[in-house]
Amino acid sequence: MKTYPFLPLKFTTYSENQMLERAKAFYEKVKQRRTVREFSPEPIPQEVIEQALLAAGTAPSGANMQPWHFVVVSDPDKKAQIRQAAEAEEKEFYQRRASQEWLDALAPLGTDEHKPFLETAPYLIVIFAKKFSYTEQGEKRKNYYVSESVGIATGLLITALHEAGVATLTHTPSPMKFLNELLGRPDTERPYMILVAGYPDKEAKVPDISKFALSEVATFV
Ligand code: IYR
Repeated sequence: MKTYPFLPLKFTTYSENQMLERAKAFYEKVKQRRTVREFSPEPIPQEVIEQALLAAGTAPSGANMQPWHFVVVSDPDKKAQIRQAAEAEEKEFYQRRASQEWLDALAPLGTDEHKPFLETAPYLIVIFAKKFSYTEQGEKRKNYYVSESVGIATGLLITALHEAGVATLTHTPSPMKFLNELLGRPDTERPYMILVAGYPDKEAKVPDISKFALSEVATFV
């Protein structure tokens, strides 16, 4: 079994004051992020998306297997196909599959089965979680902590896009199996999420929601 060579770590430290300033500055930036449901069709350079994907790919992952694949969809025909398939599933969800409790939880957000943003936004980044990878020798190899790893990468992607001035929407039509077929991805990959990305529509409105206080989400012992 081969081991990696180990190199000295490059790590930047700051004074305690600087640490606090940096932590505050980051919070100020990241708390501006809002999930957007109304997008402008205005294009965004592909290079911006590429850089954000590189940032996402720095995520830690189980045994460094990097069990993710991103399909960046900008082709209008593909977007239309995804919208059609997603709306069919969503219609089932809202009209039949969802429990009353779930519908009640969503009601304040005003979501429904209509998903025009799947065609309006310049990019749909379809994130796949790879249950298995293939070695250079073509052997099938199980991946570990796949949901955790892909979740972290997705969080980094959302943050990197926000930092670059790109708004996002985490969209999870359920079920999403149709994405494998439409995008030609193998059965060893599970659609994890559609991350809709673009500029917000100039008239976009967002619900007046708030986040929990620190004391509600954290305990120091
Ligand atoms: N996937 C559906 C329903 C939905 C579910 C949750 I939980 C949300 O936070 C938002 C929507 C949809 O996209 O409409």
